[in-house]
Amino acid sequence: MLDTTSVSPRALLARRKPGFSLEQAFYTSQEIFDLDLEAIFFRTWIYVGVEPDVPDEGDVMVVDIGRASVLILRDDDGEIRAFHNVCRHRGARIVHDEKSSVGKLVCKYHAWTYDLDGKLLRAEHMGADFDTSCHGLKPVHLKSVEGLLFICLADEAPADIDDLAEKMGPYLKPHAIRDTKVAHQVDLIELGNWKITMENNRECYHCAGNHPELTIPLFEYGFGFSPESMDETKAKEAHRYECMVDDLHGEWEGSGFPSKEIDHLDDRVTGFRTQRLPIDRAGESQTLDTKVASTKLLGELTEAKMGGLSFWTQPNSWHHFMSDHIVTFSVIPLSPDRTLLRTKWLVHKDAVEGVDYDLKRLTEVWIATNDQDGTLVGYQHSGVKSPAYEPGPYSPYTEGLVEKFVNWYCLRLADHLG
Ligand code: 3BY
Ligand code: FES
Ligand code: FE
Repeated sequence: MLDTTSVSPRALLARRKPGFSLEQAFYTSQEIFDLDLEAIFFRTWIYVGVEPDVPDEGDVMVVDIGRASVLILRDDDGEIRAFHNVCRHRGARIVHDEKSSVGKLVCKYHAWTYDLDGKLLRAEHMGADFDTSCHGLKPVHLKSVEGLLFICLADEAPADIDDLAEKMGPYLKPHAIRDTKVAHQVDLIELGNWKITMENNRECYHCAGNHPELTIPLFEYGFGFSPESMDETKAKEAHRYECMVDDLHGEWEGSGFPSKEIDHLDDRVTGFRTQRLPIDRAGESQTLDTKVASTKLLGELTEAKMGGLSFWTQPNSWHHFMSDHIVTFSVIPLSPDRTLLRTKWLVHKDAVEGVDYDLKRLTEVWIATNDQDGTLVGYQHSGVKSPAYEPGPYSPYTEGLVEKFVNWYCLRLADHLG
């Protein structure tokens, strides 16, 4: 067994064995958890929510990442802004609820009052010489990619988010995220390290055995497979699936819906991947009967069978865009062994619950899938804590994207440590 308790993060990184899960300390140590926040969550672009989280002027959302708390709000001109949720008087947290609507931002402590553009408007008893203009809220970098909100807590944010936005724009645009509403949100606390949550998301090796609901809309040949698991019949089916994907990509792209894979998961700071894949059976949406959950299709879409456009980002998100709804996931580390998975279901902003969509039908596949994944994350974390744990091999056929996530993570950490 490798000793990981007394070894420095730098030495642990240097001896990482490619193709294997990480050593124990990466998942369990408080020191590495703190380093993950510094090196990754306070430096790279973090996906936190969508423009429809703050649909109207004065709407505010609070997102906590480690010891940082961030306000995301829509100002009086309709612009979305992000600020540190820290009063410039003596530092009190200003907004406490996850979602609220305000006229101004008023600190409860001594009533310092800020405009929605962050300017300090009022601070009583500070004297005639007090300069309010030096005490505005501290801004946080914010980037909206077609309505998906990313923040960066670093002084200087990685510039390659612009390349992500440029490449992803045409894929996302038809799904008109800005014209949706959040129909439902579930915050699930998984009992595992955030990297275990992310590793779980980056493979479907576990899907056939664990996700009876999700495997209804997904084609099994999309999960990855090894050549030796194929007999002649299966090989033919797999080939047919590949041809179908190629044909559909041609068809979709021909109609103005970019669909082909882009993979930048491990070769840049703002790593991402996307691809549109067909949906099995009725072919419309990630629901139990694979038909649309909402009859009001998104944006200008008129065709229900648009497959599912998936979008994955490093370090903390994934998203599925269908013709009728969007499911979007944000991962926030809470402690070495606790992780928040925040899932939102978006439908057309004019869709009416009970008329155009039924909430249970809309959410049941991913509520079940998340619960199953949460359980698996807990299983892995509890085994990884054991003295018997040692890094295990990733399947080259089904866990290639897990390896990419871990490589990206190791690169970011090594870069931070210099
Ligand atoms: O949702 C995802 O991105 C991955 C792939 C399929 C299962 N899994 C949760
Ligand atoms: Fe906010 Fe005093 S700490 S007004
Ligand atoms: Fe899963």
